[in-house]
Amino acid sequence: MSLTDNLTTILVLLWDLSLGFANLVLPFYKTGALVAAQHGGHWPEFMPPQDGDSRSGCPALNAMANHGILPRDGKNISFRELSRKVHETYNFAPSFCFFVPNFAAGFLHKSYRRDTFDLADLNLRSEKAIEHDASLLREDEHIEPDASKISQPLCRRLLASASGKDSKGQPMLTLEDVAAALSLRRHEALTFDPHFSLAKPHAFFSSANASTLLLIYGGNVAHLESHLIEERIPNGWVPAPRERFGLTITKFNRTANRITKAIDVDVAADKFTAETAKKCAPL
Ligand code: HEM
Ligand SMILES: *[C@@H]1O[C@H](CO)[C@@H](O)[C@H](O)[C@H]1NC(C)=O
Ligand SMILES: *[C@@H]1O[C@H](CO)[C@@H](O)[C@H](O)[C@H]1NC(C)=O
Ligand SMILES: *[C@@H]1O[C@H](CO)[C@@H](O)[C@H](O)[C@H]1NC(C)=O
Ligand SMILES: CC(=O)N[C@H]1CO[C@H](CO)[C@@H](O)[C@@H]1O
Repeated sequence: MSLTDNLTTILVLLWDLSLGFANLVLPFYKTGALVAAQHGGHWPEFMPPQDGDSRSGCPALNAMANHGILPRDGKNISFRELSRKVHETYNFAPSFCFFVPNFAAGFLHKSYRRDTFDLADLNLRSEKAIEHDASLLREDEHIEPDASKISQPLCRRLLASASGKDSKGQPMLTLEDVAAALSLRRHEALTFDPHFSLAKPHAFFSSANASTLLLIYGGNVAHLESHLIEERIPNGWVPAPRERFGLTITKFNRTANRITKAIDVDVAADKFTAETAKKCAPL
């Protein structure tokens, strides 16, 4: 199944293109975070998850629950609520914010319009779903079956590999760093995980997810540490996209494709270069 063999998908992509066009002609927001703006510039209070709360492999959604933007227990979330709130929090375009939850409703065999889900439902492992191996921030299933468990060593290694500096001279993750880290993860999985699999759509999602580190989080290492390791939105942080209708799928896809091109491990042929290994310290 290709991502574009579907009428819904085609309509969403047309919608996305028109949002992208509107973004070009409309003035930018001063801040892309509507939630922070609504709360006088502050994010709602952070509370770490309690026993029994539902969490996913997605740091962005978990953080929303930790701040009470989504229900704090991570349960009984309607897909439509998810779409609206992801837009308000991270300023992804409404087209993306519909497409992904609608896709999730599809693989969970639920109705996008009527049904609800728990965050942990997203951890479903199947060819049709989205959870996969060789994630940047989670151990593979054979090491840690619970995909909501953050791997501190993996997160710290990724952040330690940052080779860029932002405009204030702060350490910043670059596209090359992200591609190198993904290469290393795939190489490790190929070497150490007898059950490793990364189907084509998963390889695409993996690059797509990784590009949010740059395009939404902004690449700043101190901010990422809070977002990824504590799943906490840092004080004063606002998402990087300031376009009126947010980050479109089309724009996002360009960066995801650049990352995919820069990943120098061919999963089929296991072509891993020493050059990549040097860029990331061993665990
Ligand atoms: C719109 C609804 C969204 C859904 C349903 C969703 C779902 C997921 C899932 C299931 C994973 C785990 C994939 C894996 O196995 O590694 C994941 C990972 C991730 N997501 Fe999301 N996500 C959404 C929105 C976002 C947003 C808005 C951001 C950024 C602000 C984001 C950033 C990430 C990152 C950085 C990862 C980690 C990738 C890795 O460990 O390699 N996601 N997402
Ligand atoms: C889930 O939320 C809906 C409202 O969105 C509510 O009517 C329903 O009772 C809730 N179900 C549970 C199990 O809490
Ligand atoms: C295909 O369309 C249905 C709605 O008709 C949607 O639920 C499903 O997620 C779509 N598939 C993809 C890959 O977008
Ligand atoms: C995203 O990029 C892929 C190539 O990896 C392409 O097949 C797909 O059509 C693109 N989608 C959009 C919305 O640009
Ligand atoms: C923001 C983003 O691209 N999230 C994606 C993370 O990966 C899952 C699949 O693993 C996708 O469904 C999300 O859209």
